[in-house]
Amino acid sequence: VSKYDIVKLIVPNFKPAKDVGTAFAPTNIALIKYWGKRNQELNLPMTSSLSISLADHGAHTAVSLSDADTIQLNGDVVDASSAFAKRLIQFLNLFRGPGVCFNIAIQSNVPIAAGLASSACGFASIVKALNDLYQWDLNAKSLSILARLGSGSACRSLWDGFVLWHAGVLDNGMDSYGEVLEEQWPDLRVGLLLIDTQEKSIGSRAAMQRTVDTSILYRAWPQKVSHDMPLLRQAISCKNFQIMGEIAESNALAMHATMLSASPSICYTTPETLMAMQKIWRLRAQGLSVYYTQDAGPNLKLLFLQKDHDTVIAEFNDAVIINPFSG
Ligand code: 2P0
Repeated sequence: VSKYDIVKLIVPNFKPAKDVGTAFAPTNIALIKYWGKRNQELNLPMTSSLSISLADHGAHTAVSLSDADTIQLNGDVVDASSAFAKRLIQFLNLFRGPGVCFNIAIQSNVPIAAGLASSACGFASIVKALNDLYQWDLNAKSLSILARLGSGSACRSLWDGFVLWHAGVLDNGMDSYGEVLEEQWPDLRVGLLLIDTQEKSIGSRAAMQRTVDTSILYRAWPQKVSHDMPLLRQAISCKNFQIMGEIAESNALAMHATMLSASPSICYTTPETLMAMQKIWRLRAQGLSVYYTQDAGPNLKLLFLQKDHDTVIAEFNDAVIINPFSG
């Protein structure tokens, strides 16, 4: 099954219905991580995952018809020979008739390639902008499947709030998509602790595959997710912040343990990351209810409740605080 086969199943036509399609998609942070694929062509995951979207932190995208493919990122033209442009053009090839070229303008307020899920909101916003350009009128589930073809985690960026990505079992992935959870948690806060926003040494896609292929600990990962998922769902539905924080932190640590045991080993954690972790653990021992999660990069995302906002800010004064349910 190819990406083209899936697009054919979902998309009704390639007849642009207007000059420009626009859309916004939020970025998302996984509380239970997506780590490992059962199908690399279709970005089908080994396990389900669960994320929280970051409200107005994400990507605005405008797609218009053009004489040649051009890409702008935050106002700058992207070199067509760059890896980023090639990946985007390949994705756009799925969605055009003969002779059609696009201009894509992406405005992102998320640090690119810093483990802050810039590809998630990028691909989700492109799919939504194409849906607008072609006036397909697809539902969010279909858009989620299309976004997954660009980047796995993008299938969780079609909604605000908590999103569950069902792993699915089908070979064609038609049962592997995001679903928004009905629970709202207005007191929940996410703090972005930007430790290092430089481009990382190994991308998450390659890191994920190397882990699946070589890590002795990876075989425990599906078990870890099966253990964590019902507990996190329960914690969300009864708003038990302590359990949510413990599960999210433990899930991230387990993911990084699978990477450390890959060959060659993958370590996104820097001395600065470790110092921040130890500070969080120290604060927690002193009674402050703050937890973290970490993705494929050195930065941490703090999890805490509104009542502790001032204390958290006093300890981490450069953290960017996000209210995921502010919309
Ligand atoms: C996640 N990450 O659940 C996990 C946790 C990074 C760590 O999804 O190959 O860019 O495009 O499907 O989505 C980052 O990997 O990988 C990611 P592809 P993606 O957020």
